[in-house]
Amino acid sequence: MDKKERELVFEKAKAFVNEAGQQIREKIDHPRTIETKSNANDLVTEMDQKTEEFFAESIRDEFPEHKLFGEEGFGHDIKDLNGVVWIVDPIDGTMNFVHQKRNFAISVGVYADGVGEIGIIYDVMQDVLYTAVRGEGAYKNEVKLAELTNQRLLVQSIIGLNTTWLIPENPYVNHNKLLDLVKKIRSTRSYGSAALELAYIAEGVMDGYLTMSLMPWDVAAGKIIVNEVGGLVTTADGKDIDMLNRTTMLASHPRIHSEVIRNFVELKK
Ligand code: 2AM
Ligand code: CA
Ligand code: CA
Ligand code: CA
Repeated sequence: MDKKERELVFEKAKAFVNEAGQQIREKIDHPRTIETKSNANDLVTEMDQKTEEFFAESIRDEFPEHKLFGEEGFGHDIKDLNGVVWIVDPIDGTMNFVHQKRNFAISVGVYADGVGEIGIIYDVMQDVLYTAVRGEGAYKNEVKLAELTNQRLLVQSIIGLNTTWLIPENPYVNHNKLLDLVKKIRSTRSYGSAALELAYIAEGVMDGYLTMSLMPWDVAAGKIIVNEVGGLVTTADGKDIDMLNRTTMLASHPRIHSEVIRNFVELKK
C-alpha cells in the first residue's frame, strides 16, 4: 500500500468509525436485544451486529476490492491476509456496553499483505480517538503520543490482567507464576476492553497487558498503535502474533517485556 492510498483509506476509516460511534451514542439508552454466544457470559447485541454490518457495507461501497475480517460474521471468510484486509471489532467490550454503557471501543486495523498499515481505536462514550498510520507515529485526538522511552521498572508498573488467569484450574497458564507477578508489580487493572487496554499502553498510562485469549480483531488496531510508539506486542511467550487465529498476548513498553516473559509466564501445554 503506497502512502497516497494509505492516507485515503485512513480518512475513510476515521469517517466510518465516527459515524458508527455517533450511531451507538445516540442509541445508548434504547432497549437492547442481548443474546449469548459461546457461553452465558459471552454477550452480543443487535448494536454489535448493526455496527459491523455498517462497516461491511461502507467498505464494500468505497473499496470493493478490500476484505473484512470481523467478529460478528458480516465479513469475508478470511483464510489469509493477502491484499487489503480490514480487521474490525464493532464493539470491543460488549459486556461493558451492556452493563455500564461506557468503557467500550470500536477497533479497526487495516492490513495490507499482512503488514499493519492503519490502527484506529475509538472510545465511543468518551469521544477519544486513538490512531496510528504505519511510520507516522500514534495520536490521541490529533495530539501525537510520546515514544515509550525510559518507562517504569517492573516494580513500579501497572499491568492489565484479568483475574481469570489467576484461577488455578485455568487451562492456559501457571497461575502461581502470575501471582508472583502480581506481588512484584505496583498494581493490576482490568478494563474489559482489550482494545482500550492497548490504547492505554500506547498512551503510557498503563505499562503492560497480559492475556491468554484474544481474537485478531481485539488486537489488530492496538498492535499498530502500540508499535508506533515503540511498544512491543507479542504472544505471552514472546512470539509474533498470528492475526488469523486465537492468541495469547503480552503488550508492554520495551523495558519490562522480556522480564515478564522470562520470569512470570509459563504456558500450559
Ligand atoms: P468483546 O467484548 O469484543 O467480546 C474482555 O476481557 C476482552 O476480551 C474484550 O476485549 C472482549 O471482546 C474479549 N473477549 C471476550 N470474550 C472473548 C473470548 N471468548 N475470546 C477472546 N476474547 C474475548
Ligand atoms: Ca464478543
Ligand atoms: Ca473484542
Ligand atoms: Ca466485539
